[in-house]
Amino acid sequence: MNRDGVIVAILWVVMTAIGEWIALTARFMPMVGAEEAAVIDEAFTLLLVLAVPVATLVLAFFFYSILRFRAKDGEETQEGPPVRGNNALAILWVLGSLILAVYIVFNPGLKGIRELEASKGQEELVIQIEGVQWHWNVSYPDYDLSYERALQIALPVDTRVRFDITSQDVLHSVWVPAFRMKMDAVPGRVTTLYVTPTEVGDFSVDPNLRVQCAELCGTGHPLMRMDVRVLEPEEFQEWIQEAKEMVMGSGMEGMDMSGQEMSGEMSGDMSGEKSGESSSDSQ
Ligand SMILES: [Cu+2]
Repeated sequence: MNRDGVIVAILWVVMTAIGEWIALTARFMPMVGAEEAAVIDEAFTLLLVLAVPVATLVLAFFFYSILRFRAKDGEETQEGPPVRGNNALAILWVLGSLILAVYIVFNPGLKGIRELEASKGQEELVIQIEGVQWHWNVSYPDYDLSYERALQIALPVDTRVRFDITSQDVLHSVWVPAFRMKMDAVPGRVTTLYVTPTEVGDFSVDPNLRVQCAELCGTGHPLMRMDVRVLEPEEFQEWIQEAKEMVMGSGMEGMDMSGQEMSGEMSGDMSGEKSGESSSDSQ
């Protein structure tokens, strides 16, 4: 290895050490609100750790080359000597990339999917969410509770929850940043999403505890937001009772269960053509 090669190798090692330190210590992600979020974050960190040496190798060559081999002032530029093939290097590069690519198929790929699906079929609570331009309708079939134009949902902490998600009109997407989980709401289909929340909290504590539509669905798209309240089981039962009383009693006025004021502005004229054959039969 010539002198330039040695310098690039040293540069690579130093940049990799710094990069790995940042990858392992920096907090890139928002609050971890669910078991699934921990799985996703672990996958993110692993991919980052694997990507750092590849990126620093390219960057080390790149920066060293443009500094070391740049033309001096007044020097006439000319073509460099031709670079001939280097079989050993090519084989090393292809083999290294192949091993990396195959490895990430298994970890975090298949391993992560298996972890995310661990609670499949073992749900302790079902929540139905229906997207409509531009709001959410929510039902808790186990508790005989339904409300439209929802501004909040509640989940009991440490409980496996299955969301049954659908749409009345166009594609929407149910996304809770604190849970790292997202699922499309598709007209005519029910898609499912499993989440086990692990942290008590709500939108006022951390804005990542919210359902946010993540599929551009029209002018009201950014308004499709609901607060997510993760409660202790007893508090959750109280919340359910209160919600039922509100829904049955005062027609959901003046409380933040439902967003009459939002819907008044947004859905009055603009969502005139709601599809007649709604796909919400599952409710
Ligand atoms: Cu949307």
